[in-house]
Amino acid sequence: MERNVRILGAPTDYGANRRGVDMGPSAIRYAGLTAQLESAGVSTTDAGDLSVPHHATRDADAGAENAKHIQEVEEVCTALADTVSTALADGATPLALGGDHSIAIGSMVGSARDADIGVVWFDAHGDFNTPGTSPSGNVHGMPLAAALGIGDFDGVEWANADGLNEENVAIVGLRDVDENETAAIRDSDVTAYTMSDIDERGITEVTQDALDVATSGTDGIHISLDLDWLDPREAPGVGTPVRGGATYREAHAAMELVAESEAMRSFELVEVNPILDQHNETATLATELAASAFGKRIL
Ligand code: 4U7
Ligand code: MN
Ligand code: MN
Ligand code: MN
Repeated sequence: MERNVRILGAPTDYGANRRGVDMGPSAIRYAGLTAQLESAGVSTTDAGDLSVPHHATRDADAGAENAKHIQEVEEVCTALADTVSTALADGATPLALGGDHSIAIGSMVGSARDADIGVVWFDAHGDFNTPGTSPSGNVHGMPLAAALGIGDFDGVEWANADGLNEENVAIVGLRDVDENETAAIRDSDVTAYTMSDIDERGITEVTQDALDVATSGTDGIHISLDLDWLDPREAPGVGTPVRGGATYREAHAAMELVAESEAMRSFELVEVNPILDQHNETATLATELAASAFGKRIL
């Protein structure tokens, strides 16, 4: 059965502390996303961008200090959730382009609306803060806690992903986790693999374990790829770079295993910031990794 990928741009930076990540969808398209996906043997439809309220029309300090621009994040995520679930109902595979990582709330809510899903979260960060624990107030550091209904997010309907359970969430590549997040991740039933786990066991074994966690008893999986998962030498165009990340080959190997699992239900590429990039190389890398995740092979 041929896979049809529906590209959904979410040009927002309301969840992040610096501008520029809202240009991610343009940069990723310009880097040749459609051609890359077609080289992976999938057909594509580009649904364009969601409409995101312009900064000029919004109060610069809107939202509480501990959850900045939460109203705008809710608006964008609610629209994205509907678009993702419509794509799935039409038989397409939604590919959301961020935008900052707050959009993952919308992707997961939409993907888990009519199904039980698992999630593999490739990221340097835990994204497990809540308004009560966040040191920054930036919602892009909170999407996993939000979707799982942890802490302040308990019962917050627009943010909680119905068909997602902690037991089916795996985070891969951690190397920058806040103290409160460490405690919250340990208290949860989420499975977390640090860069040290990758050092010790290798990327294929760790990714395979993460995929097993996400696929166990679920209807399909959401893959969330924060480009800061990669080492900043490969992916300089991100808002919160952290040294010691995945290499180019490790990232492709992980995405190839995602394709082999044949379990992908929805996908997202987030945190590409073309203003901080060099010659659009981070966006280009994002398109190549997407191709691997959708099954591109050399032979
Ligand atoms: B990203 C941070 F404090 N933990 O909450 C926070 F270090 O989506 C960073 O993974 C969050 O890029 C990074 O602000 C969010 C910080
Ligand atoms: Mn992230
Ligand atoms: Mn990150
Ligand atoms: Mn970031």
